[in-house]
Amino acid sequence: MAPTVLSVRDDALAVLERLGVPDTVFSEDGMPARSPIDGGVVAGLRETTRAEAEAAVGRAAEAFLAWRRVPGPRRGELVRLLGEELRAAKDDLGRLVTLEAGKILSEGLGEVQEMIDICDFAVGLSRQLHGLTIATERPDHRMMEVWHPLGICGVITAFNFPVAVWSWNAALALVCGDPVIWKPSEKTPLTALAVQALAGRALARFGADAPAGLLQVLIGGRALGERLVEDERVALVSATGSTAMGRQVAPRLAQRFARTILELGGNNAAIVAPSADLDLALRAIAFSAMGTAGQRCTTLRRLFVHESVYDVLVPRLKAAYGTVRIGDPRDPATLVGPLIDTAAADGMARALDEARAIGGTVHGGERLRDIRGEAAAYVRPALAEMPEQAGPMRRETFAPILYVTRYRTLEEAVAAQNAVAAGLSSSIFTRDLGEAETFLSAAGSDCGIANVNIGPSGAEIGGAFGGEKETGGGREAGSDAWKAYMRRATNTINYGRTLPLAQGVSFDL
Ligand code: UN1
Repeated sequence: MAPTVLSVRDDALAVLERLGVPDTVFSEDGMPARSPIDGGVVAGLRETTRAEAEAAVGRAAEAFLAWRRVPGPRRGELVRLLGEELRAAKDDLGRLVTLEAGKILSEGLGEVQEMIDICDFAVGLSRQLHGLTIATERPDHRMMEVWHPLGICGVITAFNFPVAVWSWNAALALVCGDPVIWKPSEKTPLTALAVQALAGRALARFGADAPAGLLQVLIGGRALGERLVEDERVALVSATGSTAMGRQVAPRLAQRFARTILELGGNNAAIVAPSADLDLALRAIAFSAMGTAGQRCTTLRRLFVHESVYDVLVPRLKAAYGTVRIGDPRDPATLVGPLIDTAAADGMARALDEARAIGGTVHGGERLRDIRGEAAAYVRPALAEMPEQAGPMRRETFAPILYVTRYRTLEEAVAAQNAVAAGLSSSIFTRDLGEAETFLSAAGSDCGIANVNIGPSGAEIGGAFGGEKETGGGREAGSDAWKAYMRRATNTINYGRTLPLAQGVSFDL
């Protein structure tokens, strides 16, 4: 494979132009947008001012009044057009994800595919925003529930899935009748601006019944996210990020009784049982633990291996960690790109020092400065054999570290997997039906996602995505996650001539 010749900056600027991002977003001395590929600045961006953010909420409030009256299937048409724009721009947007977030091209494209998938899902959903008809105890009455649009939806996203997480929220919010204001991570504003340009094309094709202010983006730092959290007019805040961030925003949203969808930290585990297909497990573990350079919420971070297979599996894993191809994520041969920034590499080094200090044996984990110099954070993924689950193994470090321990009984392994604060994703590798079902049962994994013979990462959009405990409890994407974007009204209609009261209460005047 020939080395990639285009400079990162030129590559990114060319893609932005092809995607139709207008020059007006740039400002030489504005907020720097960087690429983790070389750590360099791609462009300065104009930040959204306080007054502009205020005006954006005002426009969204206006938009809501109009959009909520557009029929659901017609709202679905806008999302269908958005899906078409995403299909047409998949290669460029996928490349921009690679350039700005550092994930390999195949994963950049996969992220855009995830956006397309949720658009398709939402289009179908736009004709299925069903409520129930419920048996009533009163004669000549009918009881039913209807789902109505909720209001402005604020979406705060993280750098690691810079566009897909917006689309999970936006596609559903739009069909549910809600305007969306997006505050992307300050580490990935370019992909957000590109998506905004594509959404603009879909809106233009859709026509006049899409109000201005339906889809907006705020570019800048944390204060803009806080603005959405504090604003009474923002009915729902969907926030993806660290548990520390969730702890800050959740009480403030609760204070004003706003709806929340929180997707916070994960510390995902897998159990490798004696009967596991080890070839399959090896591939699944490698992808889940090293893919996206360990920077998915669903990344595999803890591995519990049965003592009977430990000495077969772990040496093979060590070999995979030693040889995995690390480098420029635009090179199709690369499997592990850079970390988002040098602070992430420092955090990884600290966690590994802690692991060693409590008796862990660390394979790999070193910083690879020769790939692109000091400003870029390439690392070799680390496999840390731990005497027990302790220290850094108990928390999420957003980097490719896989902590491994041995176990004897399934009960012990499940207890260990559940003994951390986060509860996002989990899996078991086994050919034993009893073990698989036990893991999936009420007494098994306590996570929002529990898998058998696949890793904990890489979920499809059709299922509800999210987790329990410190992961925040939110659910996004498939299943009935749409209900969070709507309000439910229960209607009781009396078509008779008398007034029977519920519970047999009499109140005769
Ligand atoms: C995230 O890491 O924020 O299940 C989302 C997965 C992806 C989404 C991850 N579909 O790994």
